[in-house]
Amino acid sequence: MSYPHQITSLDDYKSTYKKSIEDPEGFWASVADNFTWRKKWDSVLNWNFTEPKVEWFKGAKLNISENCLDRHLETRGDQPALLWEANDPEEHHRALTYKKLYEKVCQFAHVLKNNGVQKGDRVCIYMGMIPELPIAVLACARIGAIHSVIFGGFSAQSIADRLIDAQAEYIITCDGAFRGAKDIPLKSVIDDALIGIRFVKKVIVYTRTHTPVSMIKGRDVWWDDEIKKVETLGLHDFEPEEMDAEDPLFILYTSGSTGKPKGVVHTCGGYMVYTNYSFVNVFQYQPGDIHFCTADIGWITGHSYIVYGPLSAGASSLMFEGVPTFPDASRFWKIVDKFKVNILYTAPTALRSLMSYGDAPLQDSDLSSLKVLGTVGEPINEEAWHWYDQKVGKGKCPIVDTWWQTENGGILISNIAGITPARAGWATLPLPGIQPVLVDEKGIEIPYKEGETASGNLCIKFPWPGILRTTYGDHERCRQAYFSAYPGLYFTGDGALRDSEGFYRITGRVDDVLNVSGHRIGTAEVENAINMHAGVIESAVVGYPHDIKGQGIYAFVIYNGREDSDERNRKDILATVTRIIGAIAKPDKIQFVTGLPKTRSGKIMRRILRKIAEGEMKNLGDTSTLLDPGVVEEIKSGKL
Ligand code: 6R9
Repeated sequence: MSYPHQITSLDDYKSTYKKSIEDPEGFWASVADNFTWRKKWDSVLNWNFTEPKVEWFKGAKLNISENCLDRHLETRGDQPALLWEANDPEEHHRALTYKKLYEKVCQFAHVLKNNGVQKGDRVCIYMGMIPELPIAVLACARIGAIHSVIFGGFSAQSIADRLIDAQAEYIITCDGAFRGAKDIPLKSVIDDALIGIRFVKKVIVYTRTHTPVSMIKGRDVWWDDEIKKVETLGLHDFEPEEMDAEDPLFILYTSGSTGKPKGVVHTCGGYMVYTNYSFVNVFQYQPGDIHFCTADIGWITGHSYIVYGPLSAGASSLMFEGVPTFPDASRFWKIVDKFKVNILYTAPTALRSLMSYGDAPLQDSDLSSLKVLGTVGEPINEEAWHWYDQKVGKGKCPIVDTWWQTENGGILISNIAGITPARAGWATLPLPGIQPVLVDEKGIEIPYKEGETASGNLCIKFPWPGILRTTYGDHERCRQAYFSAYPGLYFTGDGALRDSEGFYRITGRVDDVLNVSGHRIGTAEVENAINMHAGVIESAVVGYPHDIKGQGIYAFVIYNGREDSDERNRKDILATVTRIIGAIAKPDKIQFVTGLPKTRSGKIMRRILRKIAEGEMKNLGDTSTLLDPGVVEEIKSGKL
């Protein structure tokens, strides 16, 4: 057996699950025993979901980068830790062994120190998908700085909001990033974000695209120059900072149903234990396997299943700079063959997009190295599931449908590859340590009874090591968002079905959060961005079913700008949303209206707008409480 806590059979799953519920502390302590701790914990778990307060392995000392790198040097030093495929298929790929990655992380840790970064400082990382991104992440972890990675698609305004919220004084970026046919000028976006921000002390810039950049004296330095200084001094090792298990490891911003994105905080000890445990179990990783997670490290999936989960397990993790359709729709399959990928973990939206090209792009690929397939980010429709199973997995690879969230750190509900049963469209069973419950609208738990099905809002009633600890700088917001709807429970924001065997099927968000191509976007965020446009009086945003993206964004807009064509006004609004949030939040449809359906107390009735956007005009439900039922008719008649 390769990993001591790897589940090996269905019976093993059942008994492990049972044990994890009966004695959570004993269970997680035995999992945690398989890591390198500078000092063991004083207590395994202290918690309440009222404040909320969750502490795992309190008093323990560790460094997660030591667990991801140093402890593998003797046994796996010459094996690939990170493999990298460039955007351009002609560019040579890179392979960093554990030794090499260790050295690079140590050197960059020196660079951070030389530039003044201290334990506890927040470091914003805004880079493309190149190995220097995980190197920067791990170097932060090594010196105890709190990283906050921002996805390369976010706008200057979004970056500024996050920098201010996190009070991040240091930034690591690139001149630019290659993504498909595009070249994104990252440093220039950072420069825009920093207009008016005075507290940023250093910007470290890695050269990737050779795009011209402006470097501000005293503030901006080149990654390569800084590394050279360290190399000249022959600094190849860097003693990892001893961190408390509950010290923050990173902040990752994610959208909620209200206001601005929240900075989800994960801590060193629990997050490490949970990402490692879920990684080796769900994917059934075996030493030597090549694991390819196609997510961007700017999202939680990349944090947990490109960087921390795989590396803490001594795995070989493949990262890809580009997009699935560049230079054509066979790219993923070529990568699978080139690296002999064993585990492929991707999003339903990518599969649906690739499906739309038919079977031709798959024809020249062998794909026989594949053993396990995974999906994440949104519900997978049956058609995409079967396509993945037949065309990619050739009917011989289990598909794991992994349900989880930024706030969870790692996978919570999923089948375990080849061990627990898979079912199209179902995330199936909770991992050991996870106690899901369904509640009805009143918040009453619907207990599981064998043979009975149920549906409700999905909550979790007991902490697991990877649960978020707080939202940065605003603990009350964390309580409000996750622990107030149903006292004593963590509320996920998702609805779910549970079948007679206790399998879960996630049906989607029940709050005002959209899931567009697997990206979480708050309707309020998009509305705020649209409302920034000078001609807009008010707007309301809802989701609607979209063939490729899963959900599309539908905006109803009251416009009173200059007289121009609707087309022109639409484009202006899209440009505004791109500027305020980023292109990922651009509405797919904009309908101009003269009024919005509101209750007498002034609340927009989104339920009605959602139905209209979905094209369900007949069944709008009760509209009698509306201030002006007439607007509904107008909106219906003007539907796009
Ligand atoms: C990991 C990640 C979380 C939201 C979540 C849910 C949706 C994720 C899913 C899924 C159905 C799955 N979601 N995985 N829905 N089946 N397997 O995606 O985190 O970006 O925070 O999104 O994504 O709605 O609440 P995050």
